[in-house]
Amino acid sequence: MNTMVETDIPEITDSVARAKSDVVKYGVAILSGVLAPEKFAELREAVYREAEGDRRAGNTEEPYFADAMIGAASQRVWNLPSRGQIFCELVEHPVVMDFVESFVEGSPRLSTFSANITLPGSDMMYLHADQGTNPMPWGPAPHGLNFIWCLDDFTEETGATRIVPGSHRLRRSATMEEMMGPTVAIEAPAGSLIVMESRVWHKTGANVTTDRKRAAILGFYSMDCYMPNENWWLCLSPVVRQSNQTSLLQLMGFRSDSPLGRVHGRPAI
Ligand SMILES: O=C(O)CCC(=O)C(=O)O
Repeated sequence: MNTMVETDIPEITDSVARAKSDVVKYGVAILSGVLAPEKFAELREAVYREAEGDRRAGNTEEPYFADAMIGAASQRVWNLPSRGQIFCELVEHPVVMDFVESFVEGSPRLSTFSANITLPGSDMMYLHADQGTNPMPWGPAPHGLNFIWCLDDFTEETGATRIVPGSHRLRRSATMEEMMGPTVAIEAPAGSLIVMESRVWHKTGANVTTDRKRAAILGFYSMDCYMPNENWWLCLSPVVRQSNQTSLLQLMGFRSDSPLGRVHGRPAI
C-alpha cells in the first residue's frame, strides 16, 4: 500500500506567513534567514563541543532506542538547556514562539531540546510521528511542533530528515508495512530552520558519506497534557532551575499556567 499523499515538499522560504501555510499544507516548512550568521556559528561550535565532551565521557555508549534500524546510530546530545545560556535563549526564539502559539493548543511545554548528529556510516531511524505515543484517533490539529535547526547542510547523503509528505492528514501512526515505504529527504542548507508538525511520519536519514557529519538541534514543543520526551524535573541543571527565566521554566513544566502540574494548587515557581 502506498500511503504517500503528496509527492512534493515545500520550497525554502524566508516568509514566516508562507511557512505557516506550508506547515498546514505539507506538514512541514523550510525557513531561511532566521539565525544571524554569528549566532549560527556559535551554536554549531557549542553543539560539536558538547558532542565531543559526551563522547569522551562515555555518554554515547547507549544509543537512543529508535535511532538505528540495523547499523550504527547517530549521536544524540541531550538536555541542551543545561549546557549553556545560548541554548536557553534559542528555546524561546521569537519565530519559534510565534509558530507554537499558532499551532499548539493551550499551554505549550518543551518536550525535548537536544541535538542529533548523523555520523559517516550511521543508519536511518525508525519511521515515526512525534505524537506517536499519544492516544489515537488523532484530531484535526497537531499536538506539537518540531523545530529542526540545521547546523550543517541537510542532503540526501548526509542523512537529511526524511518524511512521508502529506502523512499528517492520515491522523495516525504508520503500520509496520508503511514504515518500510518510500520517504523524501528534506534537503536544506546549513542555517535553515525546518518546522514540522507532530503528525508527520519522519525519520533521520542514513549518512552514506565517509567524512561528513550532519548536526541539528531538535526542539519539540507539545501540549501540556503529554509527558515530555526529556524529564526536565530530573535532568535540568540547578543553575537554570534556580534562575529567574520564568517563561523558560514554565515551558519546562516548573511553573504552571494551566490546571496541570501545580503544587498545593499553586503555579509553583
Ligand atoms: O535528526 C533528525 O533528522 C530527526 C530526528 C527525529 O526524527 C526525532 O528525534 O524524532
